[in-house]
Amino acid sequence: MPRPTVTIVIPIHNEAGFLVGAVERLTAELAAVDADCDIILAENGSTDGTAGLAADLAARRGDLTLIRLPDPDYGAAMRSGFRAAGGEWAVNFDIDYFSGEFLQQALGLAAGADIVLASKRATGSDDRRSRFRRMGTMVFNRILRWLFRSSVSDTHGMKLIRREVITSVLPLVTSTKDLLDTELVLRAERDGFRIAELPVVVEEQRDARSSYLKRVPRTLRGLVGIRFRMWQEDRR
Ligand SMILES: Nc1nc2c(ncn2[C@@H]2O[C@H](COP(=O)(O)OP(=O)(O)O)[C@@H](O)[C@H]2O)c(=O)[nH]1
Ligand SMILES: [Mg+2]
Repeated sequence: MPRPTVTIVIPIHNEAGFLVGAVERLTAELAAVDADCDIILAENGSTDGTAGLAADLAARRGDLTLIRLPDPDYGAAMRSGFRAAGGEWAVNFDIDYFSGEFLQQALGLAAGADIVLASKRATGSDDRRSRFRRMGTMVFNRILRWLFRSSVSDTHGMKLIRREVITSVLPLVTSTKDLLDTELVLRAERDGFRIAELPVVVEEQRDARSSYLKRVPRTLRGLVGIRFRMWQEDRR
């Protein structure tokens, strides 16, 4: 059997102190995965040396590409990375949260799934983040279940996505920032793509940098917006 091809998409922003070591650790983990992998670093808006370091990596390595956009936006970076991904599968990782083991296990489910989510909330998961963050993930998921009748347990984090899902669903996704991947999963679920989940151990490799509280109003507004757009589409 030919090995599957997988493009790893990693949004990066102000990661100068962390990037090179993390890419080395990722490369070592990928060596143990039974797939042909390439890496896309999607950078935008960094004000430290991240872009220069990422450009050096891309110049040295044939399997690593850098995409640069002007303004800081996690979702916009992810979107451009997914669009550029050439593999049969794309997987989204953070530079401080990735797992070759997850990728290997997810590929093992690939015959019966179009998306495999690393769920921080599935039975068997071990979420070692702060209680506050765990609560945030739980409340967010409750809202998705209520507002979208979604049956997935976690939309945000590592996920393996079949290229056909990206081609078919991503053009309709209008969310940016940290809601892009959630909207992609909700739309894929609505459109009948098969979604599987794998439990994971979540241990952040450094302290969280973004303010959770600041995200809340933006996230709620964003979810209501997605709900209305999807309702309108369903009524057509
Ligand atoms: N391209 C891009 N990447 C971002 C942005 N904000 C965060 N990231 C990346 O997204 C990933 C998760 O960021 P992190 O700060 O660890 O988020 P947290 O764990 O949710 O607090 C890392 O790879 C970051 O470099 C952004 O504005 N643009
Ligand atoms: Mg993080």
